[in-house]
Amino acid sequence: MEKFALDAEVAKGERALARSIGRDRLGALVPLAWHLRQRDTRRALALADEAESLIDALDVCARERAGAGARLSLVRGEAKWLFAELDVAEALADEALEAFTTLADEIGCADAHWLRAFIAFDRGNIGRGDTELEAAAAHASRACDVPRFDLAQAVSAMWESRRNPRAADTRWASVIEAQLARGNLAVSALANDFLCDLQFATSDYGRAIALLLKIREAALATGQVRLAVTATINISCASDDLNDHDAGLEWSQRALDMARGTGWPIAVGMCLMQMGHVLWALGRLDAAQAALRESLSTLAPFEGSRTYAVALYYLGDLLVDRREYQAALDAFNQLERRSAELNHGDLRVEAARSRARALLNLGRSSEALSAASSALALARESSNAAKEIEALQVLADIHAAYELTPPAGMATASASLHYLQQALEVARTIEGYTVPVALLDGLARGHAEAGNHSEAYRVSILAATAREKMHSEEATNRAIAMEVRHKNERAQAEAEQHRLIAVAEATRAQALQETNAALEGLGAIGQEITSCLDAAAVFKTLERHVKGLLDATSLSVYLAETDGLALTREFGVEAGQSLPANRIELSHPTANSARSARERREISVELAPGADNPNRVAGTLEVMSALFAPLCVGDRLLGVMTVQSPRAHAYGEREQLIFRTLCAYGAIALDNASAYARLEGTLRELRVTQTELVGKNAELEGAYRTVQEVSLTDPLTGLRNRRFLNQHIEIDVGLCLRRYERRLDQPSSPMPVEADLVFLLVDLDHFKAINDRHGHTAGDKILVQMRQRLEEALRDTDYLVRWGGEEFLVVARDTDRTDAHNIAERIRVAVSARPFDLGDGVQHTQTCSIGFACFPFLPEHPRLTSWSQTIELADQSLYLAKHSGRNAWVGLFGTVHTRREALLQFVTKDPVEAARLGELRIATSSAVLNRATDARRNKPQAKRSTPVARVTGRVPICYNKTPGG
Ligand code: GH3
Ligand code: MG
Ligand code: MG
Repeated sequence: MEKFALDAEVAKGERALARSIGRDRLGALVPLAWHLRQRDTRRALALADEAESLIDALDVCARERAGAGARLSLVRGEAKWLFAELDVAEALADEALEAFTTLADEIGCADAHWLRAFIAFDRGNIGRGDTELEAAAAHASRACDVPRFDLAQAVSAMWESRRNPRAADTRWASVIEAQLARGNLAVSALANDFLCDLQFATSDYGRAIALLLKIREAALATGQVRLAVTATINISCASDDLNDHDAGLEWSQRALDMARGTGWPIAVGMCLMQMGHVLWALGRLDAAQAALRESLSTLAPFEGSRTYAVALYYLGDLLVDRREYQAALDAFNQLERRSAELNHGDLRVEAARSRARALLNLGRSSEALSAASSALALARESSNAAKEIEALQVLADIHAAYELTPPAGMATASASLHYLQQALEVARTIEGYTVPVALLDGLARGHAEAGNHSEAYRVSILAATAREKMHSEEATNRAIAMEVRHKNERAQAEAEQHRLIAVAEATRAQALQETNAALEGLGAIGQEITSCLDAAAVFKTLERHVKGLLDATSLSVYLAETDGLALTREFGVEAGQSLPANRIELSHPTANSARSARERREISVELAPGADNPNRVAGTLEVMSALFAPLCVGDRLLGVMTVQSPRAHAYGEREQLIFRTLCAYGAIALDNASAYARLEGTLRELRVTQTELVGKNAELEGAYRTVQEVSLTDPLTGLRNRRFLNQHIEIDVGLCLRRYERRLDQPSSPMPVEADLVFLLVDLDHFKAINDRHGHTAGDKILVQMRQRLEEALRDTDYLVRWGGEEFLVVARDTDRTDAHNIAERIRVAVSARPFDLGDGVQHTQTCSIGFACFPFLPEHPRLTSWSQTIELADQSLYLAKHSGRNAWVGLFGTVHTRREALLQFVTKDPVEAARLGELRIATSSAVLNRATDARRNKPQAKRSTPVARVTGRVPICYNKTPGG
């Protein structure tokens, strides 16, 4: 934290405070309270109170709490010092110092010591003040804080220069020069104060004033208000010393105004003192005395201070002038005590000499003599020749007035002459010193009284010359004063100009900063606006942000019509109310919105109060400021946006920038929204088309399934057809083969169960005769009813196929071959057990013959026969069933003797013979066939080596294998 911040930084702190809350606010409050401690002490205290309550309310860590607390103690301590409550001030400074020491906060310690130093100075405890300043410098040095170090040293230098200007100059001149070279404004104020003291010591008031003006400016700019007040007082003093009492009065008035603004008693007291002194010089004794008395009572809490001592001196001098010698002596007595405590050499000499003069006038000669002697001794002690001369003059006056013991070693005619002679000798040692006329007059008088007329004459000539010189010096001083005044006025004018420029710059900088902050915010706003997906959301978002950023009572967004010939208000609000629809031709001669759209540029409108506004829509508020901007994306015009305010000059550069940015975002967002709306439309259409397509697809699929179904179904009976079988049977065959082949890998394992496919061919017996007798339709009716008979006998999972004409193929799946004959018998019974209905009440008993074979035909060789060959074997069986007398079933099975190579050529050609040879087993419901096979079995067996030659011809039965084909 800086010791003294520039005004601009304080303004920044004020802005930071204005926009912060919570922990951030605490972070802003503490430094601001610190930097306002002299600028506006009361506000600094209020901020300190707020900071304190925030520390209590927030969960602040102990270290932070201690640091902030100590800093606030310093703020309060300095305020107490300024308000002259020195004990409380000191207690607070001590408290802060302790806390900063615990925290090892060097800067804090330096500041606490600094405050303790100033309290000590005001108490008149110079030694203590010096020690505290040294401590402050040491802490600043450890913290590597150059400005704080320089400040402490500059103050040390200044106090030393008051005690002993020459010694101070020797010790500090180069230090101060280096400080000034570093260019820190706060430091330069104090460094120049040191230089200024030296100018006062050498009576170079012109140069002193020039320095004081600088000090005053620098002190004001860095918040060292108390220093600014003293500099102003000192300008008054220097003007006074230049005999420009009017300027002196003017500056003292200025200082007093400033001091009264602060409310600090010591500042007010100093100003009153200076004012009293100037008034006295102007001969207004009553007013002067009143001012000095008021000054002393205001300064009562600081009676140990140099200021109080000086006020006493002025008052005493004034009282001597008024011949109120006793009162004057009282003042000088006090002055003597105070100056002894202060140990200010110059004041001590003045006190002694003034007391001597008062005592002289009161007729207390011996006391007067001793006071004058001590004045002389003190002047000699501090090598102050001018004061020495003054002391000698008083001694001369005392001796002239009373008959007293002459001084030791007196060589002159009188004691008075003795002292005046000494004074003249001292005067000769001062280079460029004008011997006071009073001294020369006194000498001339002394010589004359002693009868030394020629010497008296010579000295009176010198006195006349000195008088002339004095007058010319006065004239010179007046000239200097005039020049200073002139310079001063010019400097003030310049300073005022600089101040105005600085204010303008600060305002500009602040505006720029605010604009930057606004622009940063605009980035986020842009993202928000452009993420809106529909125009209504864009309008709402724009409205919200326009409200937040601009003084806009009304906001309207016009969109260009598709043909681009007119604008329509799509959104409008005024003072929270929706504005009605409005349509403006793009060619409209006066409408600003139309012009902004046509010319694709921003328009800023400022109307004079009461001016006629041709564009004002009836029922809307009177507008003083308005902005219009086109909403463009690339060179495409989307519309126009406008904000309007009933306030004059509502839209400056910053507002235009914000509006322009909002328009740019708005245009993009509206374009996005319309693209999104189009996309949504297209998507909607697509979705409808898609639903329709899905429907059509379902229809097609249904149709396809129907076609499929139809193509796989026999139209008359609704049973499956050959195509169906061809499509499905391979899968069943594959599954069956896998089951058998799995077993082949482990020959010891048992045969799979319910793993066979039984192919059964069912043929209606003597069906031709039905047709012939009852007609084809009756035949059809039997065929149709056959479906139900078959379904009764079979499982749902079995395939029922109309194989051709009056012939059906049944495939019993996942069946065990041992069960095949049962299936056949169930079919046979299902057909023959009850009559078929031929219509017209005609009933007909119908039988059927069934031949079957199982797949795989030889389980040991599952791939030996194909499924179609198995059907051939079933066909062979059917042939045997017919041949055996019909209404019967026959099944052919392989045996362990079935020769694979002979299977189809021989076994199937004469199954009965093959059965006889043991190469085939015939299962049948037919007693006839059973007998026939038995008969064959009794015949002598053929040699197995020549089986083919023994095949008998097939029994000639007309056997329609492929009906319709
Ligand atoms: P078998 O006992 O030897 O089988 O004598 P069958 O008369 O049934 O045999 P055949 O092969 O001599 O005659 C079959 C008859 O079936 C001939 C044909 O008129 C008849 N038929 C074939 N398809 C249909 C059909 O779709 N509807 C009708 N009503 N009759 C058919
Ligand atoms: Mg038949
Ligand atoms: Mg047939």
